[in-house]
Amino acid sequence: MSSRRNFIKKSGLASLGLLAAGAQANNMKAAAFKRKRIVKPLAISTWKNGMQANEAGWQVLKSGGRALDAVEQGVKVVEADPNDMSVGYGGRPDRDGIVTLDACIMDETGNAGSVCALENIKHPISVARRVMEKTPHVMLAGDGALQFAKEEGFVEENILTEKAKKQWQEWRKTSDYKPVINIENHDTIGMLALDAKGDISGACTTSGLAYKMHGRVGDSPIIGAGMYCDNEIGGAVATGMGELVMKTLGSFLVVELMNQGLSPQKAVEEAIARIVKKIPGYQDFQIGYLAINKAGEVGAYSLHRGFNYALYANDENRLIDSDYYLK
Ligand code: SD4
Repeated sequence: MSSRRNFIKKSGLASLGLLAAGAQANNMKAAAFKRKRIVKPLAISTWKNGMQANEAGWQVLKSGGRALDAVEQGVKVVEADPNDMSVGYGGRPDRDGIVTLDACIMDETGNAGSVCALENIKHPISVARRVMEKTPHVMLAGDGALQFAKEEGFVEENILTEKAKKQWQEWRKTSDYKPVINIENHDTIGMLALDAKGDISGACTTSGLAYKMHGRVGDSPIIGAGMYCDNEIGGAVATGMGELVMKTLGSFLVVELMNQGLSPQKAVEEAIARIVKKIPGYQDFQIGYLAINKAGEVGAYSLHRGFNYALYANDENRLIDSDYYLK
């Protein structure tokens, strides 16, 4: 046999060996999952407003409903709440006084839909779901997203509340353009659910940074940045300064780290470590990640103190403070 053929044969055998090792690792992972007591159904959402999102999602989950419906119904409650000034109706506008919304959703089959820079629609998450279910695309932006929403029967309405308008008018007196996200400046809702069947879905919806440049799109509507799910592994969502999450494709990173065998907690810690390592000036921003896996284990971690999340599991909804990096 020529040495070349020998080499091919040997490397073929070597890669077969690697494949077998990979398959064995996967089998071990599956067996480990089976040994664990799987906590399901389960819902987890970012920030304090996640409590009300979880309540709505739980209504779907407790009757055996689909995780996808749970996350859509859950985040819709926050989109409709004028007191949440980072999401949907009542969200803070951009620096020109226009409210622009970003949202994405992903189901247990890996299907995904999203909208960005959408104006005048109260429930961007439901438009994102229609993009996923009714178009061959993943993402629609701006005017095109609005046109599609109207074709789908969504009603255009003013979503800039008097309170948000007044605050913006105050801000305009100085127009200090500092896209710094502080602890109070947050409430974007990211939500993950594991249903009774064991399926995982996720949703994320926001009005983005207050007084952002018109046309600025953050991480929240970007599949893999603001949210990502893989039904064989788990799901992740992000909140905080979107630019840092986009530069590290945070949610995909968390899910992929779980795929490599990390627990949800270790995976979110590693994703924050990646930001610390790669992004100068990270100290000026807050980032928070949540993750779940198929066994119903959860992870939560942020850069700064102050990130909290709502976890609905074992028939109880709890608001929990996340652990954080900058101690
Ligand atoms: C964004 N990640 O547009 C969003 C903002 C956010 O809590 O999460 N705020 O960058």
